[in-house]
Amino acid sequence: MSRLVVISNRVADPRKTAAGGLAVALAEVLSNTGGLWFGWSGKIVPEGANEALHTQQAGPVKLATVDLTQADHDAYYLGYSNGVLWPVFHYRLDLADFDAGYIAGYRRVNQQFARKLLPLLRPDDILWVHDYHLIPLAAELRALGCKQRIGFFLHIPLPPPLMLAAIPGHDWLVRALFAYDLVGFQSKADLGHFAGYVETEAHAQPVEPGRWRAFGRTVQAGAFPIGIDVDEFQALTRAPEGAEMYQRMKNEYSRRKLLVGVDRLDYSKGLPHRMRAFRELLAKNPETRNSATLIQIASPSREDVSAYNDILHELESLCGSINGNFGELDWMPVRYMHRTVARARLPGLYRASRVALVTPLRDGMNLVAKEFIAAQDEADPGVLVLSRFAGAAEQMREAMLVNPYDTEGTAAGIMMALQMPLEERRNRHQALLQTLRRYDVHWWCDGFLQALDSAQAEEAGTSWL
Ligand code: ADQ
Repeated sequence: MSRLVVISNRVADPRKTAAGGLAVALAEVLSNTGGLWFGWSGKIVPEGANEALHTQQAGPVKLATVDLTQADHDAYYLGYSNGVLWPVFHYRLDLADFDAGYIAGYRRVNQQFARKLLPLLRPDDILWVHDYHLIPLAAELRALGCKQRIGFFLHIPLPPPLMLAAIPGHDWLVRALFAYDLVGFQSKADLGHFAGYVETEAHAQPVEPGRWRAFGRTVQAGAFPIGIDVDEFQALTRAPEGAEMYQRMKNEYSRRKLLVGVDRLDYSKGLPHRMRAFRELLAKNPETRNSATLIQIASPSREDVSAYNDILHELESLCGSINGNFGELDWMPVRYMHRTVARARLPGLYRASRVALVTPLRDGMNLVAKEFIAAQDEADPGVLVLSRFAGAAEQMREAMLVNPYDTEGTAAGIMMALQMPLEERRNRHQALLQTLRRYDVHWWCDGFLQALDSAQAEEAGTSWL
């Protein structure tokens, strides 16, 4: 079996990640093949001190990390990755900061990654690159002579062709994707946007279904919706911390229905829209007052990018005004927490909740939606209110699908979820759980790697950059 090499912006020590979907799944595959995991150490070092390669053996997995300088971090991570690609790929052109210096830093860090990774590679390695931080990595590796099979998976959405075309240098970015043997997206919609872009902007020819030819090279692309480890998450629900959290929530909210939202505090997650829908629910349905409580956990994220501060203030002000307007001496409609909750406690919280609000304006997949379903009591399950703009909506058709931009419609969806009879809740949950089990994280990993293994080898002699 070929050795697997995973490359991602951040590297997780599989021994320390007690639980955590993607890291666990990748660690498992890496362990099977005795693999290598390469990425940024998370450390920022002074200029000139960033040449070191840190290696560490973590069980059967070798971890190799590199440091970044402040200038590289600012341009590559904060600038191009999170100030350009993240907003545009989430359809927020208005939030993109097209500073010309960012792309140079992005390219520089990808070049450094390629230069430092290359000597660690063996001839029959299979490389799997993750996410938008590292789109040009294969092109940089190829330019240095790397011939190994390389796959790329985009965890976030790919926007429609004309939106992608708004990024200065978009053609360079898409051309870089053609250095991979396989490009994976979360949804059929994202794959459709890729096909639309390469056929209209790059005049690529579809050679056969799922394969396109452009820039003197063919690339295979497909939809590989990421899943969760259902058994692992359910075990976490039954484990002491999960069970204790469940009991505490059940006791505390014995007279009230609990709604839950768990997100990183990110403008793509639609948190203000969600709060406005919840306010509308309370305003239009007086019976929900004093009987429904929304727990919203929003973990701090990318606080040194300015758009994230704006969303924090907007959310705080909305939560405050809802509590101020509707709260009673013995009841607050919203319990908002700006912090991360330990992963072991989440399943208990999900299980104690009647409704989950997963209403992003745009999301590659959204694993919270899947975790909520996995954690439910099959005899008395809660209802998932899910944005039709989350990648998860393509698979999770039995959720209560809503349009988060439609405040009244979303409020009506939440009301239906709160009032849904037991039999319908069970039927919907059963169907959702079945899909979750079938397309779990192992299906995703195996499916991608099998497709990469059989992706047709490419002709030599292409110029990459
Ligand atoms: P994220 O945008 O981070 O991931 P999501 O998939 O919802 O979004 O969450 C990832 C993980 O973080 C989940 O396991 C969740 O439980 C955990 N998490 C989120 N908020 C938390 C909080 N407040 N406290 C504790 N834990 C929290 C990106 C893409 C997604 C895609 C994933 C995986 O944006 O669309 O589903 O990658 O591909």
